[in-house]
Amino acid sequence: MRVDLTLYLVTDPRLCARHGLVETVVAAVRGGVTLVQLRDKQASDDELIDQARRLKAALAGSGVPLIVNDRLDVALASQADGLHLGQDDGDVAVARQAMGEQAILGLSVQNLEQMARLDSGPLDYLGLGPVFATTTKQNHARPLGFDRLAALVAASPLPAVAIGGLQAEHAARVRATGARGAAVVSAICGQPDPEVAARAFFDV
Ligand code: TZP
Ligand code: MG
Repeated sequence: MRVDLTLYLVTDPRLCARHGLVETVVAAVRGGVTLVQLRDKQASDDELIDQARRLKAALAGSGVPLIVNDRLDVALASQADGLHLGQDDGDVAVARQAMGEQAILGLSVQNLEQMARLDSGPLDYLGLGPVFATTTKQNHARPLGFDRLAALVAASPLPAVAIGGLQAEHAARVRATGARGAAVVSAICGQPDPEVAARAFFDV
């Protein structure tokens, strides 16, 4: 499945509460977000499925796919367009089998060792990071900086999106590494105007 990684919005329940989850996502899509990931480590199963269904309905007709973080079961129950897994979140081949050929399947990669061990066959894209330290993700790996991000992108057999501490002003540097785009949480969620915040990534 071809996927547009230009500006990948990853949600956060605390930051999105400022305007509401659906409102934040819809505004961000108006601002040019090309992909949305529902990420909520605290929600109950029922809450998460409900959020995914509401987002899926809100995105209908926009052409912007909905990806669910971590949870194959929730992605299936909500008929999400895809699933994003971390290194310890389950087998990508099992996820591909369950989600079907049309689904978008992504994996987080933090270093060259993980890249070397990668089973890229079932996957559509890689998320590489964190580029910078961030308070949005707890216990994140050592920040890469742009040089090690570029080395990871060069070693990637798949289209890659960078994540971690990225702001609109970084968009050009991210592209210069060969990454297809930036994945962001706090640069859009929780901003006074998520639409304007998203659009800023295209203004630089
Ligand atoms: N994975 C690596 S860093 C990160 C995730 C989910 C959080 C990125 O958040 P922010 O606010 O864009 O730095
Ligand atoms: Mg995960």
